[in-house]
Amino acid sequence: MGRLIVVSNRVQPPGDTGDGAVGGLAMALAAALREHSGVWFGWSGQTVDEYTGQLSVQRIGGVTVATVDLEEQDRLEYYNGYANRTLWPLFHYRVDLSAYERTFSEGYARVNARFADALTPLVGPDDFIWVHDYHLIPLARELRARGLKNRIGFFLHIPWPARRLLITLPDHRELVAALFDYDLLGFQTEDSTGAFRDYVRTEAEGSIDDEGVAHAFGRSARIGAFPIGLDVENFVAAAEGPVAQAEYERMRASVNGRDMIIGVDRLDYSKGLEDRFLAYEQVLHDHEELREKVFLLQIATPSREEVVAYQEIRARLDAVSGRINGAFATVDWVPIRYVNRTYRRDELAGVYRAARIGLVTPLRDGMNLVAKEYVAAQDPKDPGVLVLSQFAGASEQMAEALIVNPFDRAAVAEGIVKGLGMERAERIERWTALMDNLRKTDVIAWRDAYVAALIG
Ligand code: ADQ
Repeated sequence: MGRLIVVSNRVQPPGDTGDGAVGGLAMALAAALREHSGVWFGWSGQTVDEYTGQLSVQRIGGVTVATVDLEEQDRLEYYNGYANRTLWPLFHYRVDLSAYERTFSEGYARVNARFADALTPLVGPDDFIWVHDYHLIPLARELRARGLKNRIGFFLHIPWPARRLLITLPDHRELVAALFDYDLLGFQTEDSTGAFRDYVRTEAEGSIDDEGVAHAFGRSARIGAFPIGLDVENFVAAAEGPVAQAEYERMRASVNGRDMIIGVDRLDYSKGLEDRFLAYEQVLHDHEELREKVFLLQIATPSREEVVAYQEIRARLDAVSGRINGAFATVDWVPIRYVNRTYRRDELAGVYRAARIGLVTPLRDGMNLVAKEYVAAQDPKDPGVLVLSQFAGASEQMAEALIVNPFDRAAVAEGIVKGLGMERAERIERWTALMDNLRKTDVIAWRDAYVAALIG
C-alpha cells in the first residue's frame, strides 16, 4: 500500500513535546502519517514577493512536512477572500456576510493550481491523498488535470449549507462539480450529508445510489458522514495531569463558592457569542437569587483579525460584555469574565473541570470540539452539565446534553438555569452516556473510518 498524503491550508504537525498544546486533529493525522510514512502538505503561512513554488521539506514530530510560500495577493484573495469572506460565512448560513468578488474566485483557483503544481511531483502512483476543508475544494480537479489517478478524498470540517443558500454563490455549480473529482466526500453530520444529497438531486440533476455513491456531472463520488471525534484518552490524561490540576485548584479558589459557566471559542460570529451573553444577561435579569452566585468565564481567542466582520464582532462583544458587567457588577463580583487569550490544552482541561456548566451555543458549527472537550474534562463523580446548540454538528451525537436553540434567548437562559439546578445523580447519568459515546467515536475511530473508506 502507498503512503498517505494529507493536504490542508495550513499544516499543524505536533512539534510539541508534552505541554499539551497539540490539537486532536494534528495528533490523529500525525499518527496516521507516521504509520503510512506519509507527508503533510500545505501553505507555510508565509508570503513572498513573487511565487516560486519552492518546497520546504522538514521532519516535525516524526512527520514529513512539505510547505510552499504564497504571494501577498494569494493571501488576500484566496485566504482572506474566497475562503474566509465568501465560503466561510455562506457555509455558516450568513449570506448577509458572504462577499463574492471575481478576484476572490480567481485567487482561489490560482492557489489551488499552485498547490497542485507543488504537490504533484511528491505523489507516487500508489499513494492516497486526503484533502481537508473548504480552502481546497478544487484541488482534486487540479491534480487530475495533471494526470494523477490516485485515490483522493475530501473532508469538510464545516457545515454543508442548504441548497437554497448555496445557490446564491455565483459559481456554485463549478464548485460542486469540482468535488466530483474526489473518490470520497466526507461530511461531519447526517444533516450536512443530506444537504449535499439534496443539491445533487435537485440542482445537479444527479442521483444517489443504494451504496451511497453520488452520480452527477458525468462522474461519481462516494459520500458519507464521518463525525470528527476528540483525542479522548489524551484529553482525559491532560485533565488529570499536574497542569490541569493546578489550574483547577486555582479556578476553584477564584470561584470562591460560586458556580462557573464556561465558554471557549475562536472569536467568530458563527459561535453565537453575542446571543450567549444576552441569554446569560436574561438569567441575571430574571433570577435575582443567582446574582453574585454565578459567573460566566468566556475565553475567546481572536481569529482572522484582518477581516472586517471579525473586527466588528470583537467590538460588539467588548461593548455587550461591558454593558452587562456595568449593569450587574457589584464591588466584589463581575458577572462576565471575558478573556481574549489562548490557553494551553492542559490548562483548558483544568478550567473546564472547574465549570458547573459548559455553554456551547454556536449559531452554526460543523462539529464543535469544545463541547466534547468539556465533557471529557469532567470529574466522573461530580460532572458539570453541557448546554449545547442544536446547530452544532456535535448535537447529532450528544443527545444527553441540554440541547437548546441558540436563537431562542429564553430557551438558552432556561438551559443555564436547569443546568445550575441539576441534581448530581442526573448529571452523572447524562455525563456517563455522553462519555461512553465520546470514547466510541474518538478521533482515531474517525480517522480509521475515513481512511478505510478511502482505500477500500
Ligand atoms: P473551529 O471552528 O476552530 O474548528 P472547534 O471544533 O470548537 O472549532 O475547535 C476549536 C479548538 O480550538 C478546540 O480544540 C478548542 O479547545 C481550541 N480553542 C478555542 N479557543 C481556545 C483558546 N482560547 N485557547 C486554547 N484553545 C482554544 C473547525 C470547525 C468545527 C470542527 C473543527 C474540527 O469550525 O466545527 O469541530 O474544525 O473539525
